[in-house]
Amino acid sequence: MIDRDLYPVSPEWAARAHMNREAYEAARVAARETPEAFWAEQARRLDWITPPTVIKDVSFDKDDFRIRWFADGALNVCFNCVDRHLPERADQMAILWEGDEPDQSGGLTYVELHREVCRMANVLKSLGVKKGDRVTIYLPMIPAAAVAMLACARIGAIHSVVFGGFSPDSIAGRIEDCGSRLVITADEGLRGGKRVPLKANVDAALEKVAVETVLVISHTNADVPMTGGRDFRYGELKQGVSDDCPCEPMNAEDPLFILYTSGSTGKPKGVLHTTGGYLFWVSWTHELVFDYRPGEVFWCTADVGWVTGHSYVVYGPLANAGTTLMFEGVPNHPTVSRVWEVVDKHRVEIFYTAPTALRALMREGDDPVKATSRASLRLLGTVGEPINPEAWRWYHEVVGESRLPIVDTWWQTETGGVLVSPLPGATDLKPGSATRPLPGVELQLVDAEGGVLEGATSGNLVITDSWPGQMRTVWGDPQRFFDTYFSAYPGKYFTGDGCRRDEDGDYWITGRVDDVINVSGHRMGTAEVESALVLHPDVAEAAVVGFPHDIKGQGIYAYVTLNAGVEATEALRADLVRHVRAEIGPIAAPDVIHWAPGLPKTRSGKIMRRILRKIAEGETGALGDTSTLADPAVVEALVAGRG
Ligand code: 6R9
Repeated sequence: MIDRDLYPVSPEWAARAHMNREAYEAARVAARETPEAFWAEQARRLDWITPPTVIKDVSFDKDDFRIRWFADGALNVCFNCVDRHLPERADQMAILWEGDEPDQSGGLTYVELHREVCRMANVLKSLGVKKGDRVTIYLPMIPAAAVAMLACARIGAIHSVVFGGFSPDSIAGRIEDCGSRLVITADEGLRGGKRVPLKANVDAALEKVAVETVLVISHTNADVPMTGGRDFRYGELKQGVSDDCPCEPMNAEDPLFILYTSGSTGKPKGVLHTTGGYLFWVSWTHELVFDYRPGEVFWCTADVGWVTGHSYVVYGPLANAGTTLMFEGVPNHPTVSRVWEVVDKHRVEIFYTAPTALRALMREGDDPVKATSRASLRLLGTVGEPINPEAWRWYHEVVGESRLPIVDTWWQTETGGVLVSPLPGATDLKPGSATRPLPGVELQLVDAEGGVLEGATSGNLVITDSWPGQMRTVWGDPQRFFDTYFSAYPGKYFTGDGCRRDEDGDYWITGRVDDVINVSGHRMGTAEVESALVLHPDVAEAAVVGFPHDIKGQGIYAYVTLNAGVEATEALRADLVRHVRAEIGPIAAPDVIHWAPGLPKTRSGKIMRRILRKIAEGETGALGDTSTLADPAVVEALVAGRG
């Protein structure tokens, strides 16, 4: 069956948009047939110190592997995001800030942002931070987070932002992996009326790994302990530096940041993005996908600790002379109307969020939405996970009053920015489909053996050529980069996602095909949760799978085998959940813990996750082929033990 639920591009959108259907088709052809000329022309949107002449230098082949874009160009990201807007837009708001409580708001104009960034950059320099050094940032959603990122970019330091919801152990692992010299944190964050003990978490992390310096920003003014010689109050150091700091000229391929993301195996990978290609990609996609005009109020609800926050809270909007809104709070505090009240208060024009947030709000009914005006909105977007058509329609009809296009944007930490999405002036919308690849993005669907699938079909999503925003390597482990993404299907980038293509050629992402689960739009490796569980002294073995969850999209289902003699009690269950929260962070907390007398394994000892997934989904009648099981009784016991 073809899904004929179609929302065509309106004539007004086709007329006003940066890219209409004809322009989109022409750009696709140009990007494919004359990539050098096409990207050289597009890249002129950035302000280059030395414009690039070498545009695309890429090979996905094992023996000749390289990904380089604009490789002889020089530029500075901070200059592009701040300084170049000063002549025309010094007094325009660059960052609008909405705090946890409705009476807390503020922000920075471009001239203020410039001053703040220069000060922070000079403080970093005074603490010995140099080009190429790594700086870990562990901050709440406050303007200082963007200032810290931009200050690093200004002096050529590589930032590694760690999401404020991650635990001390997770912070320590990330600091150690990239060898940060310095951590920038705040006393506390605030979320939904609760205090987040950021500095205390950093202190706990630094019991496991050392850094030279901790820079502490006062946010709640909590009285946090300071370690002499190591910890410094930013507010004090800031007084002693100049508000003028030159931008370091950077090669296009110099690293900009590292961001850790979960994979199917091992510890999180440090995804490395570089200066020219990344900035170009987020700027270009932000303009095209959201049909963005300088000065429009853009609200992406993601935390800066995730790639969506990097690309569409900070770098994309600021590169495009935008006004970006940072929200420290949560959607249901103090009421479930908060999101829409913030839209009205700041006259938000473009709103970009995750399906999980929409599903949670949808559950509260239409009244909290209808109590607000939302008249300022002109475009809606989603990201992070597939959106179910029901949530899409609610977003369209209730939030958007059937007048606003919705862009369902598919991309990954690894891709830097959006790769597949409708363009509001060019693409007819289908609820649940990310529709078409952007110009320059060459998708294929392949079967497990790598055979290319044509026409309307389903398969594994691969990308056959590079795009400027592609990640360049895994920090410190280029072999892992190649093995993870380029070895399954030689010569192609494997996304890890399954996908369907319909008769019209539109793409429908179906979800991960590897052992990564998508919890509330956040990636979590099952292996990470398993490692955390087996660290508990009472746990012998654990296997974790995803299962469908009404709000989160996927929930975390953990099968746990206890050590001999340990009793499976409710108290132990609660303790295991607490333990995982402490090891990784609240987002990794299992939704279900299933006491397993044993785990289903093949005769060679491999856990049969397929069976565990089926049991978690409640499909115990359709377990498929179980003939390779070492001990079929294990499965019977698990089915019987499902609560
Ligand atoms: C940007 C971001 C990437 C994974 C990706 C896919 C899922 C993201 C999606 C989507 C369906 C969309 N995903 N956007 N699935 N439709 N519009 O989320 O990056 O955290 O690295 O996650 O998220 O499974 O592979 P990241």
